[in-house]
Amino acid sequence: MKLVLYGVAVSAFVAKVRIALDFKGLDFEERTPPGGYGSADYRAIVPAGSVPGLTAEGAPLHESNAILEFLEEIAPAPALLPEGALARARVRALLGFHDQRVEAATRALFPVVKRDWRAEPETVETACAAIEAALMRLDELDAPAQLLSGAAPSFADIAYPCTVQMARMLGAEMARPVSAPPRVEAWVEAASALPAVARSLEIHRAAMETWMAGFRPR
Ligand SMILES: N[C@@H](CCC(=O)N[C@@H](CS)C(=O)NCC(=O)O)C(=O)O
Repeated sequence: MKLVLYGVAVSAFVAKVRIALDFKGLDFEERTPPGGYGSADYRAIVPAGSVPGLTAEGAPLHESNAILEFLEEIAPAPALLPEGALARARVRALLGFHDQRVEAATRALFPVVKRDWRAEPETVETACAAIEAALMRLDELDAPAQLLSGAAPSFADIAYPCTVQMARMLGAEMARPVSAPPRVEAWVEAASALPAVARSLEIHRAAMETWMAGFRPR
């Protein structure tokens, strides 16, 4: 099946799909959306206009989590969903927490880093503290437990490393280091050692660095 991933390298949503494709050893091509996401040219391929988009034999899909489920169905091994309805529901819940809480809190730093953030220390502090609160909640949700106890990686494990890297890079850029609870740190480190995760972390790190450099005073 010919798979094409449409994405931009700074997106943690795109990263989780790329990681799943790599982890499952699927052959795919990665392209940036022609004209940028939302453009008419891109919407002619992926009508939702958002990234990640995936075409399978030309048929478009959007929404990262729907794409992950599709990949799990077309390539069940190696699995990224565990056995058992409860365990699978838990992984899906952690994906939701990633998208709606941790990534959303991290994304709130993007407009700040583009502005003169030095003039807005309270905005920086509030935004970074919100990320730390979400990461603390992730620890309370016991997100690190499975992988750290030796279970096979799941979608939940591969979704977080790029987002945490993004939070750390944005925080460091604004001289406000973002910290995570020790178990979350250990979890992210363990997931980051997976070759599929490591490859996307590097793509994402380089893209973030270039993007942030564009807003530094000369
Ligand atoms: N819920 C979506 C969120 C993806 C998302 O927010 N993508 C951003 C870029 S990181 C985007 O495409 N924004 C433009 C748009 O939605 O039109 C998913 O999981 O795929």
